[in-house]
Amino acid sequence: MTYELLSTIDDPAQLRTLTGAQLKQLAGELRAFVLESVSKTGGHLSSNLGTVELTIALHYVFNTPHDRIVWDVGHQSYPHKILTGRRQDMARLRMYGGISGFPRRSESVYDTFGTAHSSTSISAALGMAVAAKHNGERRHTIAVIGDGAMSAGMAFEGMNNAGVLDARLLVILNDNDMSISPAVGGMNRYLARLASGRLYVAARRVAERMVSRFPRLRGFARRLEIHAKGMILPSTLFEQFGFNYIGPIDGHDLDALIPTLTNVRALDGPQFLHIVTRKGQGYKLVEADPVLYHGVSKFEPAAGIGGSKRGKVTFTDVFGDWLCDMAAQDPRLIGITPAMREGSGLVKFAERFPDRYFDTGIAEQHAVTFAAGLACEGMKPVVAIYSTFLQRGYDQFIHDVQIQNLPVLFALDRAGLVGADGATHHGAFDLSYVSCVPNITVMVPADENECRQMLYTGFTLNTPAAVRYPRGSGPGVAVEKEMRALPIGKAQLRREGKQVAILAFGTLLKAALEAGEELDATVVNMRFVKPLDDQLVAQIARTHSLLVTVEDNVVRGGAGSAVAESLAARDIAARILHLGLPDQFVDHGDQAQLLALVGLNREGILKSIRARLADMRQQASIRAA
Ligand SMILES: Cc1ncc(C[n+]2csc(CCOP(=O)(O)OP(=O)(O)O)c2C)c(N)n1
Repeated sequence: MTYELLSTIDDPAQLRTLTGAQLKQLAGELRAFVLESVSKTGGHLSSNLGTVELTIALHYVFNTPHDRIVWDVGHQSYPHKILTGRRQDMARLRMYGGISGFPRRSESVYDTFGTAHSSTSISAALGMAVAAKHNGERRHTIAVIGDGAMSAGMAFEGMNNAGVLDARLLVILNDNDMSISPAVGGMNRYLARLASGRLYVAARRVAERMVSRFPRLRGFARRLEIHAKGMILPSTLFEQFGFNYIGPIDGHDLDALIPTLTNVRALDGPQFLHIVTRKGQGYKLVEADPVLYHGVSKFEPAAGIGGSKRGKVTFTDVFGDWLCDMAAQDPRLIGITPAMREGSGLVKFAERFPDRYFDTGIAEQHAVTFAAGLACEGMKPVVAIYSTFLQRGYDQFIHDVQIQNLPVLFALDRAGLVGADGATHHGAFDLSYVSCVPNITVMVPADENECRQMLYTGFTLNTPAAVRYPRGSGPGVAVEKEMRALPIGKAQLRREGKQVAILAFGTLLKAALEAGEELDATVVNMRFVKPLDDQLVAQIARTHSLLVTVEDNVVRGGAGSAVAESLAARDIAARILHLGLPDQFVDHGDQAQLLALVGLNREGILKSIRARLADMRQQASIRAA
């Protein structure tokens, strides 16, 4: 396809010179470009096909970058990236050194706020709007938030505050009736009622009836119809918050969007525009299955994503199978996901155990405390949550679960480096922030089978537990059907060697074993970060001249730190080399490439150990001299 108009737009100022007909042509080209480029690089698709017209209308009506657009989550910001000078860069989207799949302040002046975790846009935009007011700058600040993201408490915290601040804030609710999976909850039902226009239609019917009975009232009835929204919609939730509610309007109709946004631009105070869009708009295969096309790998657009081509078993699969098997054995098991049914592997569980499956919406804080409540009443909740998203529920994790020592099992998926989603999504911190809290047992499986057994072990404890596992597949160890509880706090000696001992946490055991083979080092599969196998650590420290801890968590406060603390507590002096994630945010890129970059593959581990051994030799020779 030739992109006749799109190829001339390197800056939104250029698009502001186009005619209405040209804007429509541009929308067609932009949509085709999104599809073509995402099919080549992978990335988010459904949501971006849904924001094509909105993006054009926003940059057309508003004076960006002077006016600020804050994209919530930011997974739908590809059309925005393309129209703001990054068309060519889309070829390296989410690749190492290429542009991010989310807005980033360092990438463009048009990316006003870095996002990727949801529901921050209203708060951030409000901050910007208030700052503009303080600085005496006249500008518009616009938050674009999806109906899924709107289900989070944080969005309402922002609304609650914005409604009384009289700032120039426009919140656009991009309502496509979908989160990643179908949107859930009371808010979703409410929006569906609003979007179906029932209230407006009802008023219109009153007007029609009046006209048919009393033709002379035609003028009054027309006014009634015009004011129907004004009369009835003040009762919308958003109006109650102090916003002026406008909508719902068709978010794919430029003829509706542009005049509406132009009118809204003239209004002061907090405005709320409700637009209705369709995920995957314009590409039949995506429209038919927006869940499948939410985030995609490379594919052939004409053919679509192939059928159920099964790849290697992932840790997520292992979790999903375990959850079903465990639920079949124990009627107290409850499965909880904050809006990540597919990503966390709960699709089968949801089908088989619908009464025990709970999608809380994008509401990590609520999901954790909801689990705590269930546990108080004798249920056995399993919270399936990405490592990065548990960060949202951290106070609930401590205050509601750990302090009360409630038996909630946390299945922490996407631990370690996740790859293309980048720094916002890496599970880099959980070992630090989870294991510093009293009461919890923290396990790190090195392979698929160990993952299943650890989930079982955690579930059978009557106290809080976490099993953290990475994105994707492991070393390919066959998973035993039988479930056996592992001895708590016991590591597993995998290889006996000399001088150097590598203490590996989680799936990095494989690389550690390979390095250990090369160096004839002792290698331990640590299995537990908490409680740590203090005895084994002490014994190994006494019999080796160098301990090497290996983990895909930040070194600071991580599993290796726990080893050092354990030795210090026993007053055992040891030389320790801590290998793990650095004290800086790791960018997006291929998962294996990133691991290599931070030195956590076989070669990296070998290199670091050899360098340390060389240092030690040098120091010894200095001392001897
Ligand atoms: C705090 C947090 N939890 C979960 C996610 C994962 N996530 C990314 S997009 C998405 C769905 C967003 O739905 P919506 O806001 O309606 O946008 P749409 O994709 O429908 O346009 C979810 C759950 C996230 N980004 N942040």
